[in-house]
Amino acid sequence: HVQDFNTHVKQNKESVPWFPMKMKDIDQFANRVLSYGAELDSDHPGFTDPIYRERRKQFADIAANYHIGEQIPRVEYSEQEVTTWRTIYNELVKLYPTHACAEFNYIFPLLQQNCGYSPDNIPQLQDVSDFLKGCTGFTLRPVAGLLSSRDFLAGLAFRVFHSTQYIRHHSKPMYTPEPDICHELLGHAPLFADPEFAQFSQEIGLASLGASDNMIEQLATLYWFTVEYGICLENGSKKAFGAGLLSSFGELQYCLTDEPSHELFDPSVTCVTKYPITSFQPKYFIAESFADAKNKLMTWTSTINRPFQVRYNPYTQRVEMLDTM
Ligand code: HBI
Ligand code: FE
Repeated sequence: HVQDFNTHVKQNKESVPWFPMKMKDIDQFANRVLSYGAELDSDHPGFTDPIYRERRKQFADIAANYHIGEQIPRVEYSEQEVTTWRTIYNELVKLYPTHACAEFNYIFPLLQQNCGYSPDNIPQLQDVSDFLKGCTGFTLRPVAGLLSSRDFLAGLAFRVFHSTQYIRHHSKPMYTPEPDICHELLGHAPLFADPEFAQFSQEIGLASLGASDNMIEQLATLYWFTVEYGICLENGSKKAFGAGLLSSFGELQYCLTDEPSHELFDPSVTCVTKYPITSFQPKYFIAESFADAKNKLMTWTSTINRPFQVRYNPYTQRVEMLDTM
């Protein structure tokens, strides 16, 4: 039977961490960012640039004032911002045909045709969100910076992807210490249009709801080695599907060489593997397909010890609890 979360907690007297039960609940945490533009770290390329800091504040304000369901405000990007985008875009599109997975290469031209992807234009989040919604139900929500793993993964349970809207500092177009719109729209957005990939992502999100801190860390690690740095096999050759690879000219080439090690994706091993966050990955995990990765993930998550199961009801946009105590 399905019951209300609060009732559940009272009945079981357990300390299950709060989690969103309905789409609107996401507005309660989407602004709990760990870091954002107005408070750039001293090693950030934009730290000493007052114009960049002011610009970041404009994006932070858009995210802060946004509510789920509203249109995402359109942004007019400056010529300098478009130049940064163009530099990255032109380098990456040269590599996609040989280095990106088939699903990505199928979707990318659709984004060019429908969402304004081009060297001379930074696409609008609302246009990309509308496109994804029509493909898999995924939508984008603007966010000012990094969310905690718990909050970020909870969004995925609702097929909501938190996306930054600002672009990295123009002084270092091939480097960013944090997600930016190039990473989101070139790396992440395309595959959320793929049904299997969308479901894989949502399953990580659903497994995270009400999970322990330790489990959140394991799920964030699985997310890292798949959604961010995943590689898959196509007719025996390795292709990239992780967003951190598809948005990095350097690592996209490196990841398919023999320099790093490659291991088959196995959730129980992958989820406890350590990884560096500021250098190229020394190790990648290979998925046989999105469907296979999803099946392995679901087999693994079914062993998670939670006093309830959750499922997402897309008609009501609510998470339903199935008590298994
Ligand atoms: N927050 N805004 C934002 N974007 C991300 O891509 C992101 C995040 N928080 C955590 C995170 N990614 C992952 O590294 C995992 O911890 C889930
Ligand atoms: Fe990312």
